[in-house]
Amino acid sequence: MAEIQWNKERLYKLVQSKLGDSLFIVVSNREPYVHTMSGGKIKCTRPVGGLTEALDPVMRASGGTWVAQGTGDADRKVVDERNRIAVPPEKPEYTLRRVWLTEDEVAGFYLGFANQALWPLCHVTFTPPDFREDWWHTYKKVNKIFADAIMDEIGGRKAVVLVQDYHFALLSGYLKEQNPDLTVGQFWHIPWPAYEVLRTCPWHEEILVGMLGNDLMGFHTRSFCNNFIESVERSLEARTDRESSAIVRQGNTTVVEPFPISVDFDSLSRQAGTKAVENEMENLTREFNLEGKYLGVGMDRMDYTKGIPERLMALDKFLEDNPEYRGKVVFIQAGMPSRTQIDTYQEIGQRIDDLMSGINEKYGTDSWQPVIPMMRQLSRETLNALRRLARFCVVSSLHDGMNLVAKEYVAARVDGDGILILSRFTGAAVEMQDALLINPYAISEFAGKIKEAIEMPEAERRRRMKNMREIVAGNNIYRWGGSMVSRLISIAGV
Ligand code: GDG
Repeated sequence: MAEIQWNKERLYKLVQSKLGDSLFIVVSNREPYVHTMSGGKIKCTRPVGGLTEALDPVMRASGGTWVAQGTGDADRKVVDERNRIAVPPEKPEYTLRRVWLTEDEVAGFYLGFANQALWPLCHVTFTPPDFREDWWHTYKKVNKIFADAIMDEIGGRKAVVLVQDYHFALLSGYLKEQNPDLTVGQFWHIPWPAYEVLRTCPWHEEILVGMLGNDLMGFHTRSFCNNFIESVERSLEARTDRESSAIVRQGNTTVVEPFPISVDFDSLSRQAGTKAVENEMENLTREFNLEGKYLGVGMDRMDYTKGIPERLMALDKFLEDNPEYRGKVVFIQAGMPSRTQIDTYQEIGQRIDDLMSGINEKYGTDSWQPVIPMMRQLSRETLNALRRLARFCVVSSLHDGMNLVAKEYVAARVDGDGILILSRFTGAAVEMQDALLINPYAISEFAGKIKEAIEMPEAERRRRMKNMREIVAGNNIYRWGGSMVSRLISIAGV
């Protein structure tokens, strides 16, 4: 259990009391507020997600600036001449600075190098990375565009910068070249591969040098930190100290530490316990004829790293081996298609569709379909109702930095019941040892765990869920934000 209980207020107070006169800057590819045209009017929406939720109190307390790509069709209409807008619109507390990218830049930087080279490189899923040289050049160019926008925003002041994710491997290096006195940290949301894998990238040394521009480099787990330190040891002239988890190169120190991300446990638990969710549970039970059935759910962003075909193969094997459960188990696969402009994503979508219809054709009857696809944008109520109805939730990633779906399931189980089937290859598995842990590639064993989840006695289910809920409640999203920001502020010495 965590020693200090972190929440929104505590995080807010920490930043207010410790930041001093330094400007706080967050950088991410995705923006925290999007302006779009809707029925001739400008509408402002806040994309749902843990990241904005965690960094919002930091931004509000610091009154700083969030630098991100402007993507909404009305984004340009609302900014000032320096591409800035005060947010939240109803009660402005910090600045959003938008960076504009051309279609070609998005194609090379985001769809290209970030998502077709770095994403497969960092996830061991045997999907080969595509190291196209023109994408790499555009990736560097866009990292420079962001660096210039940030330097313009800082304008000679003292500043603490927190960079998000694999879109910006070179950014911190560019910032430090322009001003070595800045304090810069970065959080890498996906795994860091072993050196043997990393070295297949023709530009891995340049990437490592860029990341060593950071004073603090954060990953989800100690094992990703160790991979990173080893990559540096084997690629660059640098002194590393495993004991203090630090790398010194050309006189500059980078501290490399794990900060496991999480969810807003209290808020999710509250939402999952509302009347609206209970009504939705009744609706879904009626609509899909779930009364008296064992429901399993999967709810992921459609990505080849999430092991969705493997879970369907395990379900198929389970129904084949256990005919007594035919007609009694229903599996709902929910989640949004993503990155659909990329071929590999279209292919995985097709493969998942084929597997689902195959299972339904093989076992389905007039009154029962084993798999129900719900691959579209679902409301918060529907997602929570599915979590609460499910006897078991399957997270079968082939490799995953953390995996928030697993933690969301646990946070939503206010009733204290339910079983999480969780891949050992997720960062979440480090903390959630009371899940039924699986190797998603081992289909028979995986099928056996589905049976175990269905047959597990209630007392055992509750014991495991109670332990997992305590862990996620303590290690919540504010602990992630709070630990990282306080570490960064202490490095800055403000
Ligand atoms: C990266 C890393 C790391 C999914 N379908 C729908 C929907 N979702 C929401 C989930 C969850 C989020 O999307 C997905 O988060 P994950 O953590 O599972 O995965 P990635 O998107 O791959 O994120 C990952 C994360 O960064 C944070 O550091 O954990 O390892 O890969 O919140 O609930 N949300 C809605 N409709 C859907 O259909 N509204």
